[in-house]
Amino acid sequence: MNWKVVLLCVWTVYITSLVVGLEETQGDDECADLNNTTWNGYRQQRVKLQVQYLLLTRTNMDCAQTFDQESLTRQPSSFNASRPTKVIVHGYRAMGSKPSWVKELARALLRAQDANVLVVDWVYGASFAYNLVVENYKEVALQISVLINQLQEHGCKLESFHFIGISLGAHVAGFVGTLFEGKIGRITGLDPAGPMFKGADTFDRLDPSDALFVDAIHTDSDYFGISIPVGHVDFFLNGGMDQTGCARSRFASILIYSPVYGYVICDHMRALHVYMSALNGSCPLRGIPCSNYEDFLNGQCVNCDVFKGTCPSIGLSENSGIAISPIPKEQKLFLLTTSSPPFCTHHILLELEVSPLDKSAEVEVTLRTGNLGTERRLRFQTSTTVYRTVMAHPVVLCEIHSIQLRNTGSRFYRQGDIHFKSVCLSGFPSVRREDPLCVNNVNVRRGLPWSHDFVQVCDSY
Ligand SMILES: *[C@@H]1O[C@H](CO)[C@@H](O)[C@H](O)[C@H]1NC(C)=O
Ligand SMILES: *[C@@H]1O[C@H](CO)[C@@H](O)[C@H](O)[C@H]1NC(C)=O
Ligand SMILES: *[C@@H]1O[C@H](CO)[C@@H](O)[C@H](O)[C@H]1NC(C)=O
Ligand SMILES: CC(=O)N[C@H]1CO[C@H](CO)[C@@H](O)[C@@H]1O
Repeated sequence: MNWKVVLLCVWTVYITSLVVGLEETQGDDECADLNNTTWNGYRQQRVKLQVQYLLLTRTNMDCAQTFDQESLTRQPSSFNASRPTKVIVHGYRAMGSKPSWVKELARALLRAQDANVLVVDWVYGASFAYNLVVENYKEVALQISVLINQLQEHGCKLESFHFIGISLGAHVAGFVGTLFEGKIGRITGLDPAGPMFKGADTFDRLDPSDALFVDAIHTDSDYFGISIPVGHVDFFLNGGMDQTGCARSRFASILIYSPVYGYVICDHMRALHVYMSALNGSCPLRGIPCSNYEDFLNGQCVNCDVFKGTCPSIGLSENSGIAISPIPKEQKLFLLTTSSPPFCTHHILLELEVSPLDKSAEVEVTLRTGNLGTERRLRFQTSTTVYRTVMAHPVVLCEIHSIQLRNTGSRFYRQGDIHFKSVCLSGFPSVRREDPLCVNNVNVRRGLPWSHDFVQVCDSY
């Protein structure tokens, strides 16, 4: 093979790739996408918000159409006014990039419900300087309300709209709700934005008066998210601040403009991923009402009696599954999750009664099922004898194989033996009354772990 042949081959491959590339681009062009912007593009065109809408339905789940009022009259559209409409509103875009999760959320919604999914693309207005973006959000809401008015003229009912707002998008949705005097069907806020909103008037932020039903998931309320309840029900995952599997770095604020941006907002984006997982319906994510996380972890809240026994769940079920009326407002709900889909875990209440101690002591508790283990370190004071704590275990109570207690205080000083009158485990919230698993008269000696194997089978019904 001489060099001319090589060149010809290279040339052919090059031309072929161009043609193939062209065809692919043409294919993509038929499907609409969110826009993105760069710092330069943004500086040149800052005056306009350039809001556009994308429509996805079960007939075009993978190929969005651009949508506006004309779409309804001009040509056959997959929009169906007799179906419910889900409106996705993204939040702040620090780098001007388009949100990557929109299609996955739309698909999860469409798998769960035959609906129109409208995506509000306001990437231009949502990018770069956060304070300017906050100035834009009401204008975006105003533009959305114009579209909603037009859709109403085509037969859509206000209560058939369900807004799903992520971060700042939750407050955009809230302001649309304000403009319709709370008559919109539902707003779901996924870690509603905190900075510049926590102290805001309810007029300016998402609150329960914005829709017939408002639910919110909180996952980063100490940083990008809001720490106060903003809905009828507010799910605080793992206390609402730090999520399992996310780095706990206080460097977050410094790194926000760096390439690890995606990593840094791990806590904040967890609300979205848990919500998508709940839409998939693989396992229930139920919240337990409690006044604060500390009380929840201390086993003070283990039932849903205020909801007549049915715990509200994350997802699409009507009013989060709440059957009582009137629906309470700003009800804080707590649940623990794992670090990856489907995020569900089982809440186990551990109750210990310790014999009076001379000095404070420390014990490590481990629950085991096969090679799955859950640990918790507990400190016992001389003044208290009954302790309750909540643990998250990957399986239900009846599948726990063993419990181990280890006397760990001796690392600091000579900690003597600890005697427990009883060690009990129970699962909650329980659908039916179950007896707790108890072991009585337990002596945990220094340097010698105590363990107990449970011999049990799960009722099958
Ligand atoms: C987004 O930006 C990238 C890189 O600047 C560009 O290649 C792409 O075409 C843009 N997409 C849209 C939808 O504007
Ligand atoms: C619109 O949706 C309704 C309710 O799901 C259905 O009965 C009807 O056939 C749909 N219309 C079209 C044109 O698909
Ligand atoms: C939901 O289910 C789909 C299809 O089974 C899967 O591709 C997707 O990863 C799931 N998403 C989550 C968040 O569990
Ligand atoms: C406002 C704006 O730039 N809109 C553009 C968004 O991207 C689509 C292609 O996906 C263009 O057609 C729009 O002009």
